[in-house]
Amino acid sequence: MALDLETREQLIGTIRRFVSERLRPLEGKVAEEDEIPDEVIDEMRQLGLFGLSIPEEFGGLGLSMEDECLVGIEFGRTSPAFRSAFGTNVGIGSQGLVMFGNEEQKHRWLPGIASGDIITSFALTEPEAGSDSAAVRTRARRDGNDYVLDGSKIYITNADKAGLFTVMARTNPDEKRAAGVSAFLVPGNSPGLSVGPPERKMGQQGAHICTVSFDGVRVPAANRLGEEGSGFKVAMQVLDRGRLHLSAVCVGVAERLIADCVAFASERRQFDKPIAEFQLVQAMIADSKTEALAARALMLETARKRDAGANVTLEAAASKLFASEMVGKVADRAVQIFGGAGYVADHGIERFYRDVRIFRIYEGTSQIQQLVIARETLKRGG
Ligand code: COS
Repeated sequence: MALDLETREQLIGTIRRFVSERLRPLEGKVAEEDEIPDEVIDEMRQLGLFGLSIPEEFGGLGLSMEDECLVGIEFGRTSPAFRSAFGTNVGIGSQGLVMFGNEEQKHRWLPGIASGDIITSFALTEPEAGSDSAAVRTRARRDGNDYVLDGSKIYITNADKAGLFTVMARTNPDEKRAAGVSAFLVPGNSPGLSVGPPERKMGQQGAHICTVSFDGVRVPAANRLGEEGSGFKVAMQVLDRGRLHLSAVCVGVAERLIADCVAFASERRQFDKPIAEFQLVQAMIADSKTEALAARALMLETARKRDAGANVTLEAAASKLFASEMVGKVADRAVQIFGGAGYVADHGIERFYRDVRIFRIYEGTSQIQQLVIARETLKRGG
């Protein structure tokens, strides 16, 4: 249910203060150390951030998609790694369970996910199943009341901290595509499950991605999410939702960068005046502002449609495509406006430039979004 306006303003105000007073001063340190301090994670727990999207009956805030997106925008105003700390609990790591879990599974796991005591991960991607998610090879073989999982997953966000994984694995080896895939809830401490070290990557230091290996991991059949063979659809619906959340973060980052550009351009003087007075600089600010406004409008409109019960596969893909491409352009212009200062590390602009690159890749590349948009448009007849 959507929050009333007053409660929404209070929530957003609290988060805005937390982001600007607590997180922004830590951006450089977190990037350098590739770790978010434990006390900050605890403060996020106290603020209820891990349970934003978890229904209230399980201890979460039960936000509507629109309200969750408004929170996502606020978290875009700082290094996106901070959002990632609770992002899997709010999105891809929990939503399979929220949308498709049975009552017993929900009661068992959701309260710990909402409080942030259990960190969740979404284990779909494999070396041979990135954009082609239906090609999952990780095997789940039925053995009595259990399934036995063998295989490996790559680039799994928050895997090194995860207490619970949603794992997509092939239950039917004769069915090579989507219909042979099932979803499982797999505890992080299951014997045979191992997590590799965090990858060294281009940006978003402080947010970890790791390889996860399954070597004869026994999972009770009661941990299967939904019917056998429904795992791909679980994953796709989780991603439809995740794509909207990410769009909101892209909008927030763009808004942060535009504000930084305005502040810098108003101070930085060349030819005896602030560079903000030059029309070619203004053109860059105008383009960034226009595109950020358009992305915000598309994302919020789609979130409201989803809250009203509409299928937003097409719109969520369009929103992710537009917002992630938009923030790439905004970050590029920010480097240009800052000039040399944008290229050196001190101002953090080059860090955002690197951080935003992944938005065009994870939870579906821009090319996959185009494919989804085209398919859905053709299906709808326009
Ligand atoms: N919601 C519900 N069902 C969906 C769906 C969605 N968004 N998308 C597909 N399905 C269903 C289809 O309707 C189809 O069902 P039926 O067999 O009953 O008709 C089934 O799932 C298979 O779909 P499809 O044939 O379209 O699968 P494809 O292999 O062609 O793949 C794409 C579709 C490419 C769109 C999909 O693999 C994808 O989104 N890939 C990117 C995944 C991704 O984002 N990876 C990032 C890693 S996760 S961080």
